[in-house]
Amino acid sequence: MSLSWLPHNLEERLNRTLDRQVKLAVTGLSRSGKTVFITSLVHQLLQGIENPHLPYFSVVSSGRVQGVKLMSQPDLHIPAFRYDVAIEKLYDNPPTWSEPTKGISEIRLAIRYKVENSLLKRISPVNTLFLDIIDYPGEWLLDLPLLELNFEAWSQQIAKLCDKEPRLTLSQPWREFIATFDLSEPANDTILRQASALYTEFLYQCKSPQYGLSLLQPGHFTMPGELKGAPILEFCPIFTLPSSEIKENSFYAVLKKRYEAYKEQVVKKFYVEHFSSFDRQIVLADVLRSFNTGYASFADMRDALDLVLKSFTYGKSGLLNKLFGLKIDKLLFAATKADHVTPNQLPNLERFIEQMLAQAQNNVKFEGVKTATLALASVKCTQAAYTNFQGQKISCIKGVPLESEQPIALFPGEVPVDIPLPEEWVEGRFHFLEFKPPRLSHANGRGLPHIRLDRALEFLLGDKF
Ligand SMILES: Nc1nc2c(ncn2[C@@H]2O[C@H](COP(=O)(O)OP(=O)(O)OP(=O)(O)O)[C@@H](O)[C@H]2O)c(=O)[nH]1
Ligand SMILES: [Mg+2]
Repeated sequence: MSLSWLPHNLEERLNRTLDRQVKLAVTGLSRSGKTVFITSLVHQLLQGIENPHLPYFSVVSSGRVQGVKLMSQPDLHIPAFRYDVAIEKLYDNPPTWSEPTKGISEIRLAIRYKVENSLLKRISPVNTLFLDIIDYPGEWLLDLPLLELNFEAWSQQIAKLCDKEPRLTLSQPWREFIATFDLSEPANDTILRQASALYTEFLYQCKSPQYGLSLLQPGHFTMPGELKGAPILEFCPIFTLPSSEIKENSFYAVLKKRYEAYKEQVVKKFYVEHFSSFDRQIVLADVLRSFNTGYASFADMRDALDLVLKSFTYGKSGLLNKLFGLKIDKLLFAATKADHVTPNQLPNLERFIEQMLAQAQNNVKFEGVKTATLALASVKCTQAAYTNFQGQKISCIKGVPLESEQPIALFPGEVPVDIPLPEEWVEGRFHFLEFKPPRLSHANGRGLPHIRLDRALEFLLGDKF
C-alpha cells in the first residue's frame, strides 16, 4: 500500500508505529571499522534476492526478499553516508579503503519482502521495511556519563587517570601550564584557549597509534564533528580547587560554566536528537589492534567499552530516559577485522570479548536489552593457509599488508582464551597487521567476502521481517 499521499512526517510516524521502519545505529571508537561495516552491509543487501553470501540471515536465505533499494534519507539535516564513494573505492583497481569519517551520517534502504505470518499475510502479502543506518563516533558515548558528574567530580576522575603512565608523562605540558595561574583570578580568554588546546593535544597524543588509549573525555574534543573550533570546546578539567573565594568571573567559575554548557548543549543535544531515537545498536571494536599495542592500551579500551556499554543502562534507567525515552532493545557488540586471525582462532576471539565485557553486558541485559557478542569481518581480506615451521604444519593467513604490494603468509599469534595478566603481555606476542582490500569484480556479481556479517544482521534485524 502506498502512503505517498500522507504528509512526510506523518508517513514517517506511521511507518514507525507499524514497525515498518527501523533505525540501526552503528558506532565504535575511531578506526574500529564503522564505514566498512555499513558499506559491506548495504552492498550485501543490495545484492538482494537469494544472496548466497548471507546464509544465516533468514529473510534472505529463505528467499523472502523481493528487492532492496537505496532511498533518500528521512533526516535531511544529517549528512549522507557516502556509500557510493566507499563502494567505488573498494571496486577500484587497486582497491582502497575509505577515508576516516568525522561525525554522524545516515543512509536509508527500502527492503521489500514476503510476509511470513499467516494472519498479516492476508492483509498485505508483501511489505516494505525502511532501514535507516546511522554511523556516529563511539567517542560521543564516552560523554554520556558526564551528565551525571559535576565539574569537580569529573576533574577528579581525570586526575586519577593521569596518576598512571603513559598519561602521567603525556599530560605534563598541560598540567604545568594550568599550574601557572591562580584559578581564583579573573579569567582570560587567551589563557583558557591555550589551556584547552594543551589538554586537547594531550588527548590526541594518548590516542596516537604509539599509545592507543581510548578512554578520552570529553569525547567531542578528539571527534568534534561540526563543532570543530567552536568555543564550547574551550575548557579542561582542573587538578586543584582555587585557593581563595570563587568569584563569578574567575578562571574556575568560567571553566565550570563551560563544562556545564558542554553537557547541556552538546551531550544532551546528541542524546535527545539522535541517541534516543535508535531502535537497534551495534558497537564495533578493533580489539586486536589493542593487543598489538600492549596491556595499557588493552585495559584502557576495555574501560572505555565498559563506559560505552553503560550508556545503554544509564539511558534505560536514568533521568534522561524518563524524559525522552530510550528505545534500543537489541545491542550487538562485535570485534571487527576477524580476518586478521586464523580461522581456528575465531572461537577464542569470541570467548575473549565475551569475557572482557561480561559484567557490562550483564547490566545491559538487566535493563531488558537483548545483547550478544560476535567476531566479524565486514570485508574479508585474507585467506586461510598453511605453512611449515620446523617440520610442523602451522595454520596461518595470507593477504596483502597495507604497506606492501605482495601477499604474505603470516602467523599473527594465538588469541588468548582468558584475559592475560599484565606481566604476560610480552612485547611481540601479537602481529595483527592491517591488510589491503581484496581485488573484486563487478562482472561476476560476487558480493564482498565477509565473516559472520549475516549473523550480525540476523541478530539485529531478523525479527523485523
Ligand atoms: N582486514 C580488514 N580490515 C578492515 C575491516 N574493516 C575495516 N578495516 C580496516 O580498518 C580501517 C578503518 O575502517 P573504517 O571502516 O574506515 O573505520 P571507522 O570506524 O569508520 O573509522 P573512522 O571513520 O575514522 O572513525 C580500514 O581502513 C581498514 O584498514 C575488515 O573487515 N577487514
Ligand atoms: Mg568512518
